[in-house]
Amino acid sequence: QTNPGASDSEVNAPMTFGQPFVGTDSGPKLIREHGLLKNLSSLGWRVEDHPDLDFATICSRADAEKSTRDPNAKHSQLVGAGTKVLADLVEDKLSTGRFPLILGGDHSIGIGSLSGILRARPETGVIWVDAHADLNTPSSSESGNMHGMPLALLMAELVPDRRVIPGFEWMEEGIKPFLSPDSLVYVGLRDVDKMERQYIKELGIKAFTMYDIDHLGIGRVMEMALSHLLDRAPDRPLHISYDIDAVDPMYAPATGTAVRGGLTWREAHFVAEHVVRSGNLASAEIVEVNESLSPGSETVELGHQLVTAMLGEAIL
Ligand code: EXY
Ligand code: MN
Ligand code: MN
Ligand code: MN
Repeated sequence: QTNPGASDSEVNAPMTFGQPFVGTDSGPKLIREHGLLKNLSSLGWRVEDHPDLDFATICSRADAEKSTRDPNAKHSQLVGAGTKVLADLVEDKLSTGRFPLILGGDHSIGIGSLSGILRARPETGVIWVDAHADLNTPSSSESGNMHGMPLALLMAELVPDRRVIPGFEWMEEGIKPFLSPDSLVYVGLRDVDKMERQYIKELGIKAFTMYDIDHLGIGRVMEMALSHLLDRAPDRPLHISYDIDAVDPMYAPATGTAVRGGLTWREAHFVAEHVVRSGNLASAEIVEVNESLSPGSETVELGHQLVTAMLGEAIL
């Protein structure tokens, strides 16, 4: 079980510049308003609630003009400025024994969360729950949206020098954050671009798609995913990055890149609950909740439930 006795440091990262829709910046507030802090305290967590990272100010200082110029990495200066601040905060929280719970915001925040996590604990294993691989480099991306790139920016095999992306020079300063391909497991893939497929094959990244989940069942898939990460390193810390679009749009329609044929409500919960049972979970994030795309849907409620499940709430 995750140790609720510890301090959970809730980091609110309302990033919207990694994708084209407005609204992902309301994610943290909406999930908090669902009673998150009360729920976490009743689970035994000592919650430190950070006000939203002020991406508006942080990013406005970035060179917005220059930023829009790069068609292959849209708003890279803005995303870079926000993720740098997020990386520093997450690294600090982990180094001082806290459990960072990061509320997005679009999935480009993963560049910041993972940079901070890997600088503090390079041995961390990552479970990426997502309909998408988020493994595009700026040159392979067809959209130029940076929420489709976080994992590529963390892999030396794909982007060895991040200074080629304006706004990301900071990733080459100090301890360079890189994720080795065998420390990553995908769960829920069903919309993967051509180049991403090639990278996954070439790098041998472990991936459980919706086909595997239908074929083997979510229980077996999660056992295999965790044993891939833990069998040779039973004590390593784990990070779960939960993109709400991994869930079927029937249950989570309020998200920018919805894809049919996703996780059921129960499968979505099982993923969170099973990772907690490992006892290795050291940080978690939830991203891409965008209420404005389907006002009044259950998406925020589900996001809130998945967060409390990742922080240890169980059925019994
Ligand atoms: N692969 C597509 C792209 O790179 O634009 C779609 C990415 C969607 C990313 C969302 C956060 O998961
Ligand atoms: Mn994603
Ligand atoms: Mn996605
Ligand atoms: Mn609720």
